[in-house]
Amino acid sequence: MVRIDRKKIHVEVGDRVVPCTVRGRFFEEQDDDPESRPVAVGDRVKVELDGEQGAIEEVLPRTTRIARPRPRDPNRWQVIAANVDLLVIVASLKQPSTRPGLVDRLLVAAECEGIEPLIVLNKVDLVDTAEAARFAEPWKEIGYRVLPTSVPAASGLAELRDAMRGRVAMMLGHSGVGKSSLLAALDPAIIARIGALVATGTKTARGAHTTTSAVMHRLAFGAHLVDTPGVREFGLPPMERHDLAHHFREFVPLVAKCKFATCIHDPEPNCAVKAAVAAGTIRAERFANYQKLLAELGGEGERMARHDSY
Ligand SMILES: Nc1nc2c(ncn2[C@@H]2O[C@H](COP(=O)(O)OP(=O)(O)OP(=O)(O)O)[C@@H](O)[C@H]2O)c(=O)[nH]1
Ligand SMILES: [Mg+2]
Ligand SMILES: [Zn+2]
Repeated sequence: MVRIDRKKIHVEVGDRVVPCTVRGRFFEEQDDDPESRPVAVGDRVKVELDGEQGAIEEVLPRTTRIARPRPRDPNRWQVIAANVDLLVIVASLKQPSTRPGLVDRLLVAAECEGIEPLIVLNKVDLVDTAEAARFAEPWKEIGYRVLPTSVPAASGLAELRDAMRGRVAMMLGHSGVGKSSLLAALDPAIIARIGALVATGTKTARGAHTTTSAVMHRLAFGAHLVDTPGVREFGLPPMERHDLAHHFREFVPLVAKCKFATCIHDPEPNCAVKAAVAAGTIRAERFANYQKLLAELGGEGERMARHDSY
C-alpha cells in the first residue's frame, strides 16, 4: 500500500498504482479518518483486481512497524509505515536545527524494531565541515553511519542511493530538513511522474510545500522510499523501562556487568553503565538522553510512553 486518502487506498500492483476499496471483517473498524484505518503505508496486501480498480482482501503480516501515539488519542498507537527496513533519520544543523535528542529517540525506535538506521545530515552547504563533523561524531564513534548531504550541491546523493537500493526506506525528521527535496533529488523523474512535492504536500504561509501524509514512492534506481510529514513529537514505542538500555547500542556490552540484574542504570549503585559515563567511554549527552527517555517510560509496569515535544 503506497498511499491513503479519504476515499481510497492506493496499492502498487506491478507497474501501476491501483485505487482500492477494502473488504471483509478486518476492516469493520474503519472510519472516515484515513489515519486510523487498519492498513498502513508499506503494508503488503492481497488485492482482487477489477479493471482499473481493486479490492483489498487481506493484509499480510508486518515484518516491522513504525508507530506513534495518535495525535487525538495518545493512548492508542497508529502505524505510520509497515515493513520498512531502513530508517533514514534526516537532520539539519540550520533552517531548522535538529536536536541530538530527536536523533537518539528515532534511533531507539529503529533499534526496537530491528530496522537499520541511517542518519542523514542534510543542508551541509549551510554549515562548515568542522561543524558537521562535530554533530556527527557521537553517533559515528558508536558505529552508526552519518551521511552528509546537500540537495543544491547534489552531494551525498549517490551514497544515499547506494544505501537505499533494494530496500524499503522511510524518512523521518523535523519539518523543513529537506526530506521531500532529497526524495526529488534522488529520483528527478518522480516529479514528472506524480508531481510529488505538490501531490503530497500543501503550501504553507511561507510558500513552502509541507508533506501532509506518509506516501511511498518507487524510485527508478531500485528502492522504495516513504516520505513522511515532519515530526514535531515522536513518542517512544511501548516497552519496559528495563529494555530501554538495550536500544542504546554502546550500553549493551555493559548492562550484564551491573551489580543488579534489574538495573535500569539510573538510581542504582555499582552500575557499569554509569561507571562508563564517569570514565568518559559513554558520552554524557547520550546518557542524558537515555535518562530523559527513561523518565518518559514512567513507573514500573507502566508500559505506555508519554511523548515529548521536539
Ligand atoms: N540550503 C539547502 N536547502 C535545502 C536543502 N534541502 C532542502 N532545502 C530547502 O529546505 C526547504 C524545506 O525542504 P522540504 O524538502 O520541503 O522539507 P521536508 O523535510 O520535506 O519538510 P516537511 O514536508 O514539512 O516535513 C525547501 O525550501 C528546500 O528547498 C539543502 O540541502 N540545502
Ligand atoms: Mg516534505
Ligand atoms: Zn546499570
